[in-house]
Amino acid sequence: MNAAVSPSTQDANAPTWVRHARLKAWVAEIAALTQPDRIEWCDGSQEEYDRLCDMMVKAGTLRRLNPEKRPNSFLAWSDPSDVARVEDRTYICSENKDDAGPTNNWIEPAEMRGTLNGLFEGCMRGRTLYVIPFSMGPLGSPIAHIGVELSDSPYVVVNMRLMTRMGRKVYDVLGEDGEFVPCVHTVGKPLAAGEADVPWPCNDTKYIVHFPETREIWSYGSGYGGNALLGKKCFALRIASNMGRDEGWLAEHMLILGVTSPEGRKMHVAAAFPSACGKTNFAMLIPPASLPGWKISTIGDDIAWIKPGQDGRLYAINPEAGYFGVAPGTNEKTNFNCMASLRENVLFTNVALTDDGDVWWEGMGPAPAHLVDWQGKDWTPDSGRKAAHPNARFTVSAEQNPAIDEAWNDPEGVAIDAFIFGGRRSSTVPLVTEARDWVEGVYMAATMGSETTAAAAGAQGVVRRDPFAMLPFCGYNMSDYFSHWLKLGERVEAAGGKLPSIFCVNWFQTDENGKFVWPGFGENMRVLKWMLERLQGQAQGEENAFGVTPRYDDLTWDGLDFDRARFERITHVDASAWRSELQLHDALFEQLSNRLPAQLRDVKQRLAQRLEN
Ligand code: SAT
Ligand code: MN
Repeated sequence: MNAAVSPSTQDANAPTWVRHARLKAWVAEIAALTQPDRIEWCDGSQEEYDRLCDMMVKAGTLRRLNPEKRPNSFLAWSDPSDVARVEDRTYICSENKDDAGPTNNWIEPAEMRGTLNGLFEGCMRGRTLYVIPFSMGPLGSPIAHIGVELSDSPYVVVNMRLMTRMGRKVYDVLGEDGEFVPCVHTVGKPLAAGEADVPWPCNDTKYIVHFPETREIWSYGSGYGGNALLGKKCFALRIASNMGRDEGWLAEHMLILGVTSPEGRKMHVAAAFPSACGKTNFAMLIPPASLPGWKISTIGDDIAWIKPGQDGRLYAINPEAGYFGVAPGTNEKTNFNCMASLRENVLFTNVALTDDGDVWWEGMGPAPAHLVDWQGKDWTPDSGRKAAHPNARFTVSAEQNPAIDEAWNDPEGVAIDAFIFGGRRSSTVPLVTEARDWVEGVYMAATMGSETTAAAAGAQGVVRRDPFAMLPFCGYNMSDYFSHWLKLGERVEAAGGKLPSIFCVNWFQTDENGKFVWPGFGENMRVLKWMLERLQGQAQGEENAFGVTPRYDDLTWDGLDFDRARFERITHVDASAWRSELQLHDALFEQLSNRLPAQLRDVKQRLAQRLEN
């Protein structure tokens, strides 16, 4: 079960273009454990993708959508028990429990290896083991890293081809002895001789396991999303955050976008939001017509890898090559670019099927009179159920985004000018605040939170802290993660480099009727414009206890009817609300007290004093 393998094992019938002996021996070792019927070395070709999709159509895993409506696209319906990431089954198995920290599930590595050995023994019987080589980031980029996923799911293979740079060219970068992160995945449903398969095999027992010291990922029992596409949250966030801590860089749950002014000045922004805060919409924002000449382009929609460059700036790449986005709620008004990305070559999972062989989900537009829902049942608008699962997804190549940034594939990455942290708060947190310095910015990000929506379990209006939007994705102790951010800042400043500015935003303040005060969506461009002008020393703002906030006249209001009173309402800092807020920060710091950096407590102290003055 160790990443290190004996060189005497055979080569698992690898093709001649795989020259990496350690990799071949590892595949042979996992095959000996999991006992698949056959091994298929994926080359990432279109032929392979088409063949696997055809095979899954025959098996009932995929439906081919109407080629006239949605060319070259497919729909999968998962098992109803396998519809999302399973955070309570996700483990960080570091040698020392404190290195995983209080926000991660932990089991002693030796014990977990024993459990996994039992579960994985013979788990691929009757199935094919696919060897999936992938690069997170442009091939050969100094910021990129390589992984190899072994999976018994052809659905995983085709998704990984859209979500990563996958295939034969990865072996050219790996050569004979390159580094890779080993990722082992099984749906956990071996087939007895002659046993018929089901359309979506999976297992009620699930384990999503990370060994940070040996940089390994083991995933058992689920075929869905981040549980199974191991390049995404498992590698690009949980394992990569460990690599970043050790090597002096950042693996973040952030979108990356370019903002270009009418004069052609460009800045790059990386932004972190918890789920249900419109992250995909922000990544693909279309500026209002009343701000002519401004342009937004997408570099990434979910994850950023950020490394200090020679010139003392921070350079970011999107390690992914595709979008695995939530479909419900997406439409041509809320996100035109996203809908335009989905016209062809898409894999949909758990959306509804229309009678003419296309897809539909809640929030896409008027409901058709009849559908087949995500569980394969007849559906009509009065059937009282959702037609698409709320976590239904599309998988699509980033190349199909009409607003893709010309540098999205640049191996050097883009220089980040600003970080944005946002949550969903009905009160208290202003529309936008610029941190006075790096440490205060880290404090803002560490204490960010989101209110539970009516849809989520629990009472409405309860604030859940989600530091840096990384709570489920930080692969080590969250307090150490704060320290890592602080140290990185110190190091860049000591070397005379230029740190990005840090902003905190909240689009979601509501009025006494519970309606959003700020129009959001494309109008968020006005806030981005202020940020860009701040970076260039052109825009003004007003200092409050928390940081620097624009006054009404600091924003551009052409084409938007938004009065001073409403602006005041969503930007003023209410001292009594902030006193209670700081008490909630105390609760978070209490939970993380073990290794919490003293600087964050100091910032809190200063904020409290400022409020009293
Ligand atoms: O399923 S994913 O982890 O890819 C997406 C998500 O749940 O955030
Ligand atoms: Mn995400």
